[in-house]
Amino acid sequence: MKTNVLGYPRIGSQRELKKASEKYWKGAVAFDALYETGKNIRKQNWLLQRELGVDLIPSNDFSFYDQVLDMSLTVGCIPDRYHALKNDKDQIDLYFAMARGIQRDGYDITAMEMTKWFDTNYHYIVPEFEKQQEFVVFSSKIIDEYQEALALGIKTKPVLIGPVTYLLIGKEKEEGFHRIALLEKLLPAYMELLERLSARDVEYIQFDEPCLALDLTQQEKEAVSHCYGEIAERFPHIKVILTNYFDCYGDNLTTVLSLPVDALHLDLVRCPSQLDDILNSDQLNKNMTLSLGVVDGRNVWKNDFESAVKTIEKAVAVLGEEKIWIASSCSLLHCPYDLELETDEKSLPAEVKQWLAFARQKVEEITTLKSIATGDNSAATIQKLEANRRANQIRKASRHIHNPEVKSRISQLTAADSKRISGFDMRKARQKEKLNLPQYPTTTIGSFPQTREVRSWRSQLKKNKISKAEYDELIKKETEETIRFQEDIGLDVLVHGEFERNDMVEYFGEKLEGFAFTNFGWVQSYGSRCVKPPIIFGDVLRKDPMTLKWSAYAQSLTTKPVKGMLTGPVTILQWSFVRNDQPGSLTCKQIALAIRDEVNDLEKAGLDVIQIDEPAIREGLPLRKEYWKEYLEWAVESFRISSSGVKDTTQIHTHMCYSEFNDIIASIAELDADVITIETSRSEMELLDAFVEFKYPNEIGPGVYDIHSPRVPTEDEMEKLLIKASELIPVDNLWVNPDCGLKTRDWPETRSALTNLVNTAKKMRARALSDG
Ligand code: THG
Ligand code: ZN
Repeated sequence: MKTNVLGYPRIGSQRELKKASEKYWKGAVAFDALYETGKNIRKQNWLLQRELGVDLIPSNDFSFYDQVLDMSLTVGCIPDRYHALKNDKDQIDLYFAMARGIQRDGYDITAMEMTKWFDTNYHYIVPEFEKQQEFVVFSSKIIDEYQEALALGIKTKPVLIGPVTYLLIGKEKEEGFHRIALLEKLLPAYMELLERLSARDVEYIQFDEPCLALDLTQQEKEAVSHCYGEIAERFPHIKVILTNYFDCYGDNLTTVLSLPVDALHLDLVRCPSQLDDILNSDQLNKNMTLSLGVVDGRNVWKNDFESAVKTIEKAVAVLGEEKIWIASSCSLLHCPYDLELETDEKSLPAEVKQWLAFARQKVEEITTLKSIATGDNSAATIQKLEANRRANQIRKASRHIHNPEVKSRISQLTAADSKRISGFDMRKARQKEKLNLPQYPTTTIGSFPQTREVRSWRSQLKKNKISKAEYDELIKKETEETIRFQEDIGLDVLVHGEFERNDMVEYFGEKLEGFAFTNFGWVQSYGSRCVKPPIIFGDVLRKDPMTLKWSAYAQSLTTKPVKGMLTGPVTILQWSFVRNDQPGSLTCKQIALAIRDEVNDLEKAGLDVIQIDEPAIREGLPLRKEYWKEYLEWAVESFRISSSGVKDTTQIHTHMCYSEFNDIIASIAELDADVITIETSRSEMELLDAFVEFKYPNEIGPGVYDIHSPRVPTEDEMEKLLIKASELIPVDNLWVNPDCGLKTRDWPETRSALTNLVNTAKKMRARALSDG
């Protein structure tokens, strides 16, 4: 029996990588310094896993930005617009240009698109393919990292994104072909890599093919068979581990069981039932090893050893101990580093802490499970088993999880609670009268730059270095300046800037009952950006208003409408670590009621425009279509519960990003938000097509510039996008806004970009006058 870790977090337990990358980008340090930081993180991760007794330790799970982008560099899939940067010695400026765009040294190149990695809150850089795409091994990262670990005396298991998944998660940059047709061209590059790894005596290679959790076409299934058939034939000595995670193999199982691979990994957290299917299948090849992903890589709850051991024993009974591995369900990338860093009882009460395990603890769980399952009767192991049983029993019986008041309110919900008073047309007329906005109204998505200063106030408050009154004074001043700035440049619907918030989910988590939070529980979201998801452990209740004070203050400063800013229930659910002892749909409705109360309070305080962000609604979709309907029903209902308690004159906005909307556009329309703002700029308004085809009835603000890059958009480029949008959407329904919140930007670029944006809207108004 072996222990197998699919991947380890890579930002460093103190977010060292984030800090070093940001310094490098600012030009404050040379690449050497960043490189050293990366090297140290890899070393610490490897040594730790070895010390804890992991048999299959991953390499190439590290990345300076994103593992999919790494793969693009590895196989030389570099869009033409970056070619001038290809001679860069370390390849690092090329790499970061692809990730973030570049606007210096005479370059002005946009970034590649970014999108969500399956149903996670992690974003990857989307590969771009041309019809005549060529692939060559361009970066030797995989080999370098394997060698680096070898020098430390550790023979790792290199991790690659499998060729089929790599193609399927990318996009065609031109018409007339399907990317899967590129497999024949891509495979030689993989073969070349395997050749080089094989020359270095690599034993195991992990091929991540999470596309096997999706509904695949026959052609795609054949691509999988073809690909792993070829690899086995060319490299009979390399042991291939095929991994899938986030859902069942489902009807891809027939394909998968007939593959000539050495080990098959199963995510038994998301799909426990597939183990029986496999063990009972006459297709099961008894020489194949099964890697049992019993330790949840996506959530923070302690494993239930008793139940996991039963699962393991069942598999051992069929295949024997040698053919069974114990593993994390997926890469631990999606978990925080180490629970032991959490010592603040106010954030994370001891009672809750004893129910949790972060990445390091999960690795220990994996090795402990192996000890238990292989009959280790040592006192230490028995004690661990006992402690695990006790913690899980306490959790089940805890009084702090259940709140009768919340349960009774949920049981009293009726259809009327998720319906606005009038239909959209009536509301539109009433809102027009009340708000009196110009054509092409301008707004922003909510947050303004979270400068180092603003962050430092929060951290000083936390460390008691400044008083709450001093903190409030600072936030007040920043808010007022931001309101004045927006007035000065002529924005129409203002926002307060969210300076009081750390994160749009964490902030609400801190104010709601039933949530705990961490101080060091960082998880990578994209590049150097991290989030600290709160932990929902019990019934959710809003005791007091959460955002009212700052929104009302901002509104008191101006006669222009200020938008109240809230995060929607689906997004709060999706971006938190959620309880696993009741359905997510129920937890979501509890959150929805809390948001509804807040919306109603904002309205009472005179905010006529309220935004309820749901950027995560798309990523929450189950990976397989058969489960979509059920999810969409409760997701839409939850949003509507939160937004339907207001008058017709109150304008409800929502915001979504990083999403393809085509397949869920009907549900987006059912949300019945008066205005939706969406990310469209990186894809040049392509994402609007869904709204156009559907004849989306309500108002819409397609983002006219990409806020994820420091590039300042020109008026010309935004005007082009708006002209395009105006041809597609009734002009009376169009808003002008950036494609997401501005918290990651600095003030100088924000000022220039928004000034350009308002000027562009003015040009559009003038153009409409002269045309009409
Ligand atoms: N919050 C959460 N998840 C998200 C977003 C979010 N997922 C999608 C999208 N937004 C990802 N974008 C970001 C943007 C900025 C940051 C994180 C995710 C960010 N993080 C700070 C950092 O890493 O420096 C940390 C914030 C802090 O200091 O509290 O800026 O908005 N949950
Ligand atoms: Zn957004």
